[in-house]
Amino acid sequence: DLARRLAGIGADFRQLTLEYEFALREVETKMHILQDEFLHLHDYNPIEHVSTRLKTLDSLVGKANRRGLPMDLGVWRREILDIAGTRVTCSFRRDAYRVFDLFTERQDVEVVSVKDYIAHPKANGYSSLHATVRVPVYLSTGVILIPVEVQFRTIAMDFWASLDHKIKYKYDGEVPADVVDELKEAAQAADDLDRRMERLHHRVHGQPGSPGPGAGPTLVA
Ligand code: 0O2
Repeated sequence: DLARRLAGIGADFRQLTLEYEFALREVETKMHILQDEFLHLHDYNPIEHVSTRLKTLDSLVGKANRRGLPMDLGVWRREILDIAGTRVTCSFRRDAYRVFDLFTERQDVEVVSVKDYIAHPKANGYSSLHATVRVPVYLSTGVILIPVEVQFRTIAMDFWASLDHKIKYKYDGEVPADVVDELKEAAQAADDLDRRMERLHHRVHGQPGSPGPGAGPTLVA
């Protein structure tokens, strides 16, 4: 039955993929403009790199099943807001917040929700600043708003998250307790490194230090 339902959504899924890909291109362009302007104005580049990804059909089906959603693209469009994802890796925590502010203040970016896992890391140690936004995509048939999840993080947070991801994949979600503990310690070490590097950078370049807890962006429910 699932195979039949999925075969039926083939053409619609190609349309969805195209629209979400356009949204990713829009977000990537906005980030690069922001980066180049920042470099021009402040002679400083706050972004290390920007990457994008679209969820595969497999992973969408998995997410829909986990959330008890029907195999219906219309429902997925409404309910699954991270089909398109952009990751912005910055040198320092402060840069992640700065780039977040500049990006979310844009007129053509509508903020849907924010999760600040930098100020409040997850129990496993995961740390990043997430913004779910909607961006306009201009098609020949009209303008549509497409949701994109944008993750802002430091190089150290990114390093940790990619190892965490590989470990979860290797153990198929059943990660041994000692590995979980070690990952938590590694997250603490990554956080310490971020703070030290930022202090050092501040000493050398006279940049203000990282924001303290609670000094992040205004949270949107
Ligand atoms: P991928 O590989 O990016 O496709 P949900 O999206 O429903 O699972 P929620 O609360 O809506 O959960 O989203 P949340 O917590 O903001 O996390 C969404 C994304 O953040 C994940 O997407 C990951 O990219 C990243 N993330 C969150 N927690 C962790 C974590 O513990 N470790 C790592 N490595 N990444 C994390 P996906 O779709 O799960 O993965």
